[in-house]
Amino acid sequence: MRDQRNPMGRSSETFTRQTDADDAKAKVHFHDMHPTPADMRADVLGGLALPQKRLSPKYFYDAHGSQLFDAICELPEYYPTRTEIAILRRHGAAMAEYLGRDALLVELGSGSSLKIRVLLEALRPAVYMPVDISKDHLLQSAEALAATFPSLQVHAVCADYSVPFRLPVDDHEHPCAAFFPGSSVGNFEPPEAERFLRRIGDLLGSDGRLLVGVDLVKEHQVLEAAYNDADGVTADFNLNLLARINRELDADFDLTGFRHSAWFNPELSRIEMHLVSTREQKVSVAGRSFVFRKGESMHTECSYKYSIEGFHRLARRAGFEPEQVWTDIDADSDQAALFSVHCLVWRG
Ligand code: AVI
Repeated sequence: MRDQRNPMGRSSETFTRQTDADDAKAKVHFHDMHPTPADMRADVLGGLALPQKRLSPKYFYDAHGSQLFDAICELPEYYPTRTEIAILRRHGAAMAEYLGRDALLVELGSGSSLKIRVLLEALRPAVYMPVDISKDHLLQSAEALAATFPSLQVHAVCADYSVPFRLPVDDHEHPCAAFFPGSSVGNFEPPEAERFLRRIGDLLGSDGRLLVGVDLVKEHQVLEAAYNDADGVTADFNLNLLARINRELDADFDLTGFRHSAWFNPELSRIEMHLVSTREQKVSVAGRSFVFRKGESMHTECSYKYSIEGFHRLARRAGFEPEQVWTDIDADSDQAALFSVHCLVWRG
């Protein structure tokens, strides 16, 4: 396996960190692709100038927002996380048969690398390559994982997976596979999701496998409860976006003047999250002034929900062939499944 310096023409930096953990030497190779910081000012000002005001969900995840998201994943109403983990636990061995052992396994948006821990025993990859934009968090999680699995080669990559990037190592020894859990694919608009999947396919190369978690369309009450929890954690997560804009863009949003709102849009098969102005008001952001009518909303997130067939159509349009799907119900059950995990193979 060779290091590929300067992929995509960007400067990259590679180093190896060795730590003592549980008497074992845990080694992490770290590749910093120096992802370009998002232009939050331009994105926010552009979004607030639209007739339907919009804020990008990518700005949810500052330090406090990431903590709130972790808390959401533990909520009784938010079924996706625990349901996906149960599917990975139950079907990990079968997933390993499809993905193949001894692979170079790339995880996109690895965060705390919690879900991959469920699969590592079964998958036994030769190399685990977590990819995340948040450098410190990535390094900490990769080191913790390497300490638990000292024989695993860990190559952590600091990159923004939502824009084109290349794997920083040239590996022709191992088959390439990717893991994209959490139904984060649902946060893309479908044409964007198709372009994203195509890029992942190109990254994997011919016959590369993608294991992807996808939330399923279901009873509206169940979906809406997941985004309107009784403790108001999702509301805090949504409103934290305004606190972040106040802090980082010298804005004066009054957080008590906006309320969280989330509902299922059946025509578009998506949960929409909004922040609704509770009164007529004027807000200043980075020196610009924006007027809100009473009841006017800012659209902050879409979370698309697919049927299994609908997701397969999307995957095929992107150049993948669906090979297998696992859900939280048995094949002969007459209950509706909540969540699905798909193994797709890249056919380009
Ligand atoms: C990260 N993503 C898959 C979550 C979702 O369900 O769309 C983000 C989220 N938004 C509100 N709750 C959770």
